[in-house]
Amino acid sequence: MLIEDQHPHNKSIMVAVLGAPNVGKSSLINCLIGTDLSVVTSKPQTTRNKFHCVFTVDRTEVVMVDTPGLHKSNQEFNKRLNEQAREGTEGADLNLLLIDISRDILEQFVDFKENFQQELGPTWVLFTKADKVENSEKLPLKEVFERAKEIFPSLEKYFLISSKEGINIHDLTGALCDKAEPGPHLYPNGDVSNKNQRFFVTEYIREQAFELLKDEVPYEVAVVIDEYKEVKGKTDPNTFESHISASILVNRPSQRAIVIGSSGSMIKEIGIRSRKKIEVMTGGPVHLNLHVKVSPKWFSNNFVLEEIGLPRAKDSNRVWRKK
Ligand SMILES: Nc1nc2c(ncn2[C@@H]2O[C@H](COP(=O)(O)OP(=O)(O)OP(=O)(O)O)[C@@H](O)[C@H]2O)c(=O)[nH]1
Ligand SMILES: [Mg+2]
Repeated sequence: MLIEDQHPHNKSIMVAVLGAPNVGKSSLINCLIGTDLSVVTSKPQTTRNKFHCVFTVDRTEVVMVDTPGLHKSNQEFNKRLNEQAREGTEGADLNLLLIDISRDILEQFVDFKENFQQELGPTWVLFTKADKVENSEKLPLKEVFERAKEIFPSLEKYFLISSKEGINIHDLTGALCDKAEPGPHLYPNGDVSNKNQRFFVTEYIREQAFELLKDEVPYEVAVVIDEYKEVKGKTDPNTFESHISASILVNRPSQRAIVIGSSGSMIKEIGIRSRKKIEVMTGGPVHLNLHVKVSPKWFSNNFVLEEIGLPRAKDSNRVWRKK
């Protein structure tokens, strides 16, 4: 749609969602947009790429930018995750800095300052997981917020929220819409993300691997698409089926055995669970074929990192290349 064809009362805002791993960034986005678009697991470092998730309220478009949790690390892979988070703020009109109130609150501000390493634009603080702490409304959040403003002078206001229980989500949505400026929509044709279905297929497979696998294995797993075809339905040519082959990359042969599981039970379960979610997204039947491949040290291999959407960071190490 051409900009001049857009409604003259359109408003838009781009909001970067930032914070440490596991504070509830993706959960908040899903709660705001009303679907489980972004992957959520109980383990930290679930989100690996920055991407847009869009919702509209009347004539106002809100583009939320999900980002990986910022954390300290000298590993090449983690440096690239952090860079995704920093880049997620580029072009944003507002940042939401999420702080989990069930953890040390001030420490999260101090750590964020250390890991963000650049100027922070206009920002609202969201104190998350209000449902997890008894009498959370009685916490001295105003005092904490004033102290946090000494660290980040660009903090404007704060909310106490729970994505799980929907606490203050309505107020937050209203405030975001009020903050939006008149202007054209970035996604006037109703797209809900700047990432395509292939991306979300890899995310939904990795989400199940993350939830089902233990110890270091989830962190040493990546998913790449080998083949993605949409074919006309056999019985009704007006419908279509998705035929997808994907590889789950692991670092070591022993991890391959774990991901396959005894008599293939683990890979089967990952496949069944992720297929259900992919079918909801595509709206048609999905044939999902999963393989497990050993790709030693894929997390420091530039080609694999590029393929999974993690280009070099400003502070990237010299990277290992497969000969
Ligand atoms: N009790 C409670 N749990 C929550 C809430 N929001 C998120 N969680 C849980 O916190 C965990 C992490 O949630 P995510 O949304 O994946 O967190 P994230 O900040 O996106 O994490 P990364 O992508 O790893 O940086 C999950 O187990 C969520 O179910 C909340 O409001 N209340
Ligand atoms: Mg996340």
